[in-house]
Amino acid sequence: MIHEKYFELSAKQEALLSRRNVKNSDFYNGIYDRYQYPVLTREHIPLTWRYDLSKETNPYFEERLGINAVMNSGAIYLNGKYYLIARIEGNDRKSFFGVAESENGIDNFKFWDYPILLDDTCPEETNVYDMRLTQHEDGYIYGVFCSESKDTSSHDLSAAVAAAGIVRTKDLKHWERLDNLITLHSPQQRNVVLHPEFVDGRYAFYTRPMDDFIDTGSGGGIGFGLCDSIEHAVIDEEKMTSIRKYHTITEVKNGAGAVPIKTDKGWIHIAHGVRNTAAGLRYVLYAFATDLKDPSRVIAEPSGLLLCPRESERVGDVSNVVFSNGAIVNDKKEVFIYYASSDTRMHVATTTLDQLIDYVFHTPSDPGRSVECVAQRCELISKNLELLKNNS
Ligand code: M1P
Repeated sequence: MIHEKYFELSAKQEALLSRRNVKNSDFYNGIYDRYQYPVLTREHIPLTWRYDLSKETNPYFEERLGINAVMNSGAIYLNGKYYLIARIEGNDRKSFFGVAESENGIDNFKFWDYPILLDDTCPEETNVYDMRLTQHEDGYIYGVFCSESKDTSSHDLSAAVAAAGIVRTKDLKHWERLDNLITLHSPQQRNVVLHPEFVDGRYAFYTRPMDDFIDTGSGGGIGFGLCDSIEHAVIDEEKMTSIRKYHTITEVKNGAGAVPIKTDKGWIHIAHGVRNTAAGLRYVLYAFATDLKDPSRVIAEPSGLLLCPRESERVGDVSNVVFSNGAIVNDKKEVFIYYASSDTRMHVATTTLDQLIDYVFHTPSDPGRSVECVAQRCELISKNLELLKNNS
């Protein structure tokens, strides 16, 4: 017999899942719109994933397998629908992936009946998270994610090794696990993204070389490498694309985010930058563009951050963080930037391709020093004052 509490919680969840999302009218920057409600939270996870519904075996209707957070989601637009491959973190701290589907990309995301059960090909792998979905020109959809294992060579209980796991699918239902990416000159990798097109006839990855699980160490930023085989992907040489810089939003680390978006002017990247503060690390989103023919070459670098945590987004399991690993461009050239706040829940910001191109190619770049930044601002002010004077 099904516990009566199930029907009460189910009705409450249905109200949440069918709630319309609305643009946040308090926010304006001309670049994108923010929304009032998150698109995914732990409350969106089906009750069947968390509770034993039977009154006989669960008389108090206790949550048996709780969910702690829903965050960093890969995104893809297929046959007119919007799909997020969410990172779902259980109360047991293990993350896994689940597919949530929406008709419009801003609300009513519903998880499919089951999470994704990956092939168990890596016995040492303890955790998986942050999948980037690439619709590749070879015909497959690839998922590249962080595959984390305990570092058995260290006496530190927390020591871990991060590598890039690779899966592929054609329908988001059947997933084939391939070998983890090997980067011959970087001991660890996180935030790896597969480029959607072949480059010089080879598969191309954006990497994030790291010396250690947390610290990037000597890793200078977002790398780029080519490999011949996707089934056994090995990158010999990594060159840098967007590099970390002193006293910028990427000073401590940065990493690729969404799969780059192809435009007439170049590939647009939405990545994350990290800097240190007295209150700990602060993660923000930033954007840059790379050359259409050589997607490792940065051709535009707007100054500073594109999106940062605001209001309630600032607080969560890891506060003061926004993180994106998925964006969608639909048939109408509308852009949906999916981002998680504070490693806790998922949001969307919307814009158009034209607005994003304008932002990336017409926002001035960071001159690097306060005095030059003020001069840059004064130039804008004097142009505006002149315009206002002529208008009066
Ligand atoms: O906690 C913030 C983020 O930290 C990591 O990102 P990075 O490797 O750039 O430090 C990731 O674990 C990410 O999942 C997390 O959101």
